[in-house]
Amino acid sequence: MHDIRKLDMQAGILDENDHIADHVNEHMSAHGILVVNEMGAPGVGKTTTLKGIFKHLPEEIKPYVIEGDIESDIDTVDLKDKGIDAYQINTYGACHLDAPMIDHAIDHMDLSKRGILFIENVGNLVCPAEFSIGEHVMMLISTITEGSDKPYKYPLAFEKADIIVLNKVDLMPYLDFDEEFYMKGVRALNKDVPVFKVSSKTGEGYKEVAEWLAKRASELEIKEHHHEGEHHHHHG
Ligand SMILES: Nc1nc2c(ncn2[C@@H]2O[C@H](COP(=O)(O)OP(=O)(O)OP(=O)(O)O)[C@@H](O)[C@H]2O)c(=O)[nH]1
Ligand SMILES: [Mg+2]
Repeated sequence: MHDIRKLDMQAGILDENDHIADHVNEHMSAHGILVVNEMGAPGVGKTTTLKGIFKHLPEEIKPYVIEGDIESDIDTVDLKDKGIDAYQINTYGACHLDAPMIDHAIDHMDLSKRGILFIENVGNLVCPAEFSIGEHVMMLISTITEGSDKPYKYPLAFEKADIIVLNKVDLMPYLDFDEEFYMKGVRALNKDVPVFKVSSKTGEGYKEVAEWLAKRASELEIKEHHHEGEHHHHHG
């Protein structure tokens, strides 16, 4: 009895989250802004990867950032210093962002230009994969320093990813990362997901990731024009 009640409540919370996530997604689509949910364990290079991508985004695509952290605004200050429009969310304990937090945050952002909203989720390879936050694209940052067995141990994140960025490949000579074993694990969960190798030390790979995202953002534009006149979203 106790277990059934607990399950019902959890299903209810997820329903409510998904409902708000749909609202966020429609609202951002109407603004011509692609929403990217960036997830990955602490220190895999989520913020570094964003900075690498920003160097290669076409001018007509404005980058917006929401930073999710348990505490601190270190990443947000870093990005703002570099001229990026960034907004900080602190969860004070929660291991992931949820849709109501994003719904609240976008009320505080000037979203007047088309672009891409990158939401750096709380550093965690488990919880963020379970909660939709209104994203069009789930971008998983994975790194060779984590070891090649991660797809086998943390399958949900790899299964849900629309794009995987394999980071820190400059460290390949110093580690025993088994790329074949890693890719076999990824493919068993996610047959077609693109995997891009990047490095902040050599700068390789970011251009290709930026191009892939820019293409998705431009497809959003086409979709919006197609449905022109159907958007009457009132936010807030
Ligand atoms: N060698 C190497 N180091 C990297 C690379 N990318 C990131 N790092 C380093 O990894 C550390 C963590 O990078 P961050 O970008 O802060 O990682 P994060 O995932 O945003 O971390 P949290 O926000 O704390 O979860 C930093 O010291 C980076 O300099 C890379 O491609 N190669
Ligand atoms: Mg970070």
